[in-house]
Amino acid sequence: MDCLFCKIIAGEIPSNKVYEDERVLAFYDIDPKAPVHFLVIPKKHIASASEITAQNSGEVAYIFEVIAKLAKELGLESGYRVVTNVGEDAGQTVKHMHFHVLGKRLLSWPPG
Ligand code: IU
Repeated sequence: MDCLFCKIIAGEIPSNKVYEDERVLAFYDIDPKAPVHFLVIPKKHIASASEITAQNSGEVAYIFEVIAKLAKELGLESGYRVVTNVGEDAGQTVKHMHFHVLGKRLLSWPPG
């Protein structure tokens, strides 16, 4: 499959890993938008959050469990943001669902 994040999961493209288990991979974003900025992706290929169904929604629930754990480990107790861009208008560039986790700076609202 011609998917950059599937290649990162397979180890064909390097990444700076934060966490990995049999279901998810978390790695630091190569172009960070905050002092802490990592991505959490399911190992199962899901193109975007618009592809979530009753069959695969467990991956999302599990990703949020992992995010809560990693946020504590990385000292993000004063707050952080979880973002998933869906489709062109939102600026999704990689068509493998990913959750950005941003922290260690004040984050404005609404996002651009
Ligand atoms: P987006 O929501 O699809 O725009 O986010 C894709 C992110 O993946 C973006 O922030 C990139 O910097 C990041 N990224 C990465 O961390 N490592 C890579 O090898 C590639 C993209 I390609």
